Amino acid sequence: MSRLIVVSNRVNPPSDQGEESVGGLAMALAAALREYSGLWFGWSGKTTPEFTGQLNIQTAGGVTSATVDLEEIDLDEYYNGYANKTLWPLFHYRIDLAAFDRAFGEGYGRVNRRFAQTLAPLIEPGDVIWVHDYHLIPLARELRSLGVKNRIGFFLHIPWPAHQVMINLPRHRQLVEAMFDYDLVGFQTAEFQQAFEEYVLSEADGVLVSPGRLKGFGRLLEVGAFPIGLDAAAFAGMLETAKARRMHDLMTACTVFRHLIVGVDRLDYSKGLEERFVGFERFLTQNPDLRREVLMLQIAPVSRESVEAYQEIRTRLDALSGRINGEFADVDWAPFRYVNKNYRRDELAGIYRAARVGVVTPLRDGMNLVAKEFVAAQDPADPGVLVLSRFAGAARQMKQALLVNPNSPEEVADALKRALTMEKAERIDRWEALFEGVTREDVTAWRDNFVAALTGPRALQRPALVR
Ligand code: GDG
Repeated sequence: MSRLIVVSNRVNPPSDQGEESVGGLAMALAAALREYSGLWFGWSGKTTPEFTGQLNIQTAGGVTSATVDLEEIDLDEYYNGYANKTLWPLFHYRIDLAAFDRAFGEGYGRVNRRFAQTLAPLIEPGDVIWVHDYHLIPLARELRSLGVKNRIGFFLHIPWPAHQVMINLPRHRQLVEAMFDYDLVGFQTAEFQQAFEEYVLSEADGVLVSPGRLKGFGRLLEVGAFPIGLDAAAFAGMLETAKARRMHDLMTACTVFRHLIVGVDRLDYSKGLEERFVGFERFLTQNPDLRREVLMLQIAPVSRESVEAYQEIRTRLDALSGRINGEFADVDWAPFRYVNKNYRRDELAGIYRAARVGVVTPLRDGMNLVAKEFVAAQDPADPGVLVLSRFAGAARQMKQALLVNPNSPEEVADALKRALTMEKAERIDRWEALFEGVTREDVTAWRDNFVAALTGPRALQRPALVR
């Protein structure tokens, strides 16, 4: 393989100063590109009055990136529109929040075309292209129409919804058919892969030719589950930094005689924050004897602020966190700390380490890297307990966590109590099994498995037409 070209909506490699960028995807991709001498292509995050396709090529933090600016209308229709107001809510089962607007679909197609036109001249024979996430589903179709014959893989970081949910999308067939222009399509879990297969079987005369080999729309496609992992060793290594130690000491100092419960999430309705807050409130109500022994810290940096649903959930969370403290706080004590600030990754590591309980309760999540970060940061001699939603992709691997239904305040409250009162021996047993999994199925394993499946001997030869 000569080069790996990674394509994602945003390109944000770590800078030479080692400053950490937010987002599980960003961390995972930077790690992949350092290994293979590669190129990272995508949107610069900036807008321009008129799209020119002019590339900005830079090398930083060991990663070469090529970015393009987009027009304001592209942002509205493609990024805020089709990606974040249509596909994101739909794929997270929030049909009530999904906007179906023809202009969004057109913007989505236009930006994918523009990406393809700008990227195609950079592609050399032998390059392998790895496209990421729901923003860029039709990219392979656009590249193929420009004559690109290289191997192209696609990885979906978010859930693939059940067939009955998927068919709410106008022109869903067109979107799924475009996926057959990839050589390999990867999902986070076997469950999402199955849901995709079921769609193809019922909507596109599909046939499962053999495990992982799917026929549909008269074409053949490789599919597989590739659960994303953490840069586990690097993350655990961060605990040794001065920033992590300081944050750990700070959190330990402000929870003397108390246990810290921590949640860290982008402020997003899929992360189950409202339900979690209500679950914590229920815990406080039901356990007057434990009340003064806990502090719950929720870190939730704001995201996608220009999308209304995100403004609304932010308002509701402000009210709910105020209500919980109003109800339970005393002159010298408050049970809940809710912050919208963004912290450095090493600081987060220190915070996780200081916590007795990590609470990760999304309503739906492709994987959820916070669950893995919490485990990676624990003290082996006195580890904390992970409370994890059954509906996170991570629940498939992390069976020794306390698994809960995030929609049930009772289950969340009971799990918090169980985690806080769990004997050390059980905490250690559970953590050891979780840590072994997080270390074994790390980001390197994820990347190598995907790239091997895309380039290996089992890979299909183009053209993959079967009639
Ligand atoms: C998508 C899928 C899938 C959060 N607050 C801060 C901060 N974070 C970091 C966390 C973690 C990342 O953001 C979030 O990753 P998640 O996996 O939890 O979720 P999404 O952002 O929704 O990512 C998801 C993922 O892609 C990868 O495939 O797991 O299911 O939705 O790393 O630590 N980072 C810093 N400061 C913060 O305040 N530095």
